[in-house]
Amino acid sequence: FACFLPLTLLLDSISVGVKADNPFVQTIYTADPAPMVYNDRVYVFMDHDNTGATYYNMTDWHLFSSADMANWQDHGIPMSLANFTWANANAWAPQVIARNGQFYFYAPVRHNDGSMAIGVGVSSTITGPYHDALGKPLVENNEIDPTVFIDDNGQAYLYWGNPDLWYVKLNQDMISYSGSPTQIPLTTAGFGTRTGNAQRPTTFEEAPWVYKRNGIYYIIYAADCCSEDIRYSTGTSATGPWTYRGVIMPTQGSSFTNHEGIIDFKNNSYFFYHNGALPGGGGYQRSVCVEQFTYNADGTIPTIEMTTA
Ligand code: FUB
Repeated sequence: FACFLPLTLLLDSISVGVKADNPFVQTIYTADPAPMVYNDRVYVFMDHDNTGATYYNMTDWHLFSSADMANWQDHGIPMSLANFTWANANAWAPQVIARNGQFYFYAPVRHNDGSMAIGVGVSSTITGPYHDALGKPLVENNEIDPTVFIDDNGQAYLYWGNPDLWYVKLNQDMISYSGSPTQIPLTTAGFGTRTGNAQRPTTFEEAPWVYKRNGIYYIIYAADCCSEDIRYSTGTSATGPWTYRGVIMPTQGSSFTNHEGIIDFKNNSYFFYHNGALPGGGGYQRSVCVEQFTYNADGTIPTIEMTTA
């Protein structure tokens, strides 16, 4: 993943699934990658940044998949802003999870009332098309950046947040929840002391990504805005308590945001993120990338350098 090929070399080949290197999507600007492993393939859902945009006014999500992390198949648009009829802008960071023989697509969009809200789409196939499961938001009150996780006991959780960090316990149907949203305490022991923009008490900014590996719960997030880096904390349960572990990916490149996703696939570990490395790229024309990495023996995550050119 050391370099990227010229855009023109790939325009003719992407539809038949030829690509390697970073950014691994070079035909459009993309951001906020959300990988998932299904049937021996990696599927990566992502936002679609518009050429020339000066804000995150995206209108659809895209999907690419690979069986070997080198050749990527373009699955087009599995879900659009237009499918959420109660929303009118800002198709932002999604995540998809499988359950009940269905696939559930969580994403923040701008509600017609002007605030951000999290909707949920559903499809019987991973590639979609997804349709709005509820006809209304699942989570409201200006919330963004959902991440979804199912624990070993079958309890599903939806987390989200900027500036605060929240979770709810999802019901088995994955489109409703029990109880009220719970705020995760942003302590410096849990999320580190901010050194950049100091208007917030901890390094947590946005883009949570929660998973469990070898008995350790991980929450990875964009931190210490602006520009963002990627940091993480570990916990002893899906709801904490959380212990701050430090920086994974330092601030680099021309995008002042970053947004991560982590998977294990065919005995390797992969860290997905975005930068502004395509020609014409920057804060609103971002590109998804991936780096292979190896966990330390104690489960901690090493520093991972971005591919910036
Ligand atoms: O892509 C729009 C927003 O930028 C996301 O919701 C944040 O995580 C940041 O990447």
